[in-house]
Amino acid sequence: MAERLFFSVPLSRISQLELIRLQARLGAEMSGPARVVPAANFHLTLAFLGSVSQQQKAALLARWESLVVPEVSLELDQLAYWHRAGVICATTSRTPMALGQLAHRMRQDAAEHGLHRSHAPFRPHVSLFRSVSQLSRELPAITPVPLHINEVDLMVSVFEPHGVEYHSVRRWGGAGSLSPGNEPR
Ligand code: 2AM
Repeated sequence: MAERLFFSVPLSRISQLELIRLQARLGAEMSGPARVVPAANFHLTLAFLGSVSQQQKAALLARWESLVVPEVSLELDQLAYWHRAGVICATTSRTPMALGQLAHRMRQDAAEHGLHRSHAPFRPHVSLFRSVSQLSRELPAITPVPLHINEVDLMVSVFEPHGVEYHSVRRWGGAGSLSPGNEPR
C-alpha cells in the first residue's frame, strides 16, 4: 500500500504555543470557510514526496539512513497568504543556507527516484490556516517566532474521518539519533 510521505522539521512546544497565539490573533479577523491548522499538525516541510510505495519507502530510508541534521536557527518573521494553495503561513525573510541545501538535496533525491518533483523554490514556512479563499485585509506584521532546528522527520500523512493526521515514520537528529541501529558507541 502506498503512503503519502514528506520530510519535515518538528516544532518545539514553545514555538507551537507562540503560533497558537498568532492563530488566535488572526482568527478573529478570518471569515469564510478557513480552517485552523491544529497545533499537533504544525510542521515545516522540507520536501513533499507524494505517494510512495513500500518498496520506494524502504529504498528511501536506506538512502537517508546516515543523514546528519544540521543545527540551524531561523525566525518566522512574517506572515504570507498563498492564494493558489489557500494557505496563510508564518514564513521567514532569511533561509539558513544549511536548511536550504538539505531541502534541495531531499527534493532532488525525490525527483531522481520517481517521487514528487517540486517546482516552487523552497520557502520555509509553517501553515496556520487552510482553505482561505480571500483576505479581508492585509496581514499584520508579527513578532518573530524563533525556531531552533536540529531534528528532521519522515512523516506520513493519514486521512481520518475527523481530518488529516501526520505521524513520524523516522526521526533524525536530537533524541531521534538514539533510535535502534543508530546508537552512539
Ligand atoms: P505545507 O502545509 O507545509 O505547505 C503534507 O501533505 C504536507 O506536504 C502538507 O502539509 C504540505 O505542507 C505539503 N504538501 C502537500 N501537498 C504538496 C504539494 N503538492 N506540493 C508541495 N507540498 C505539498
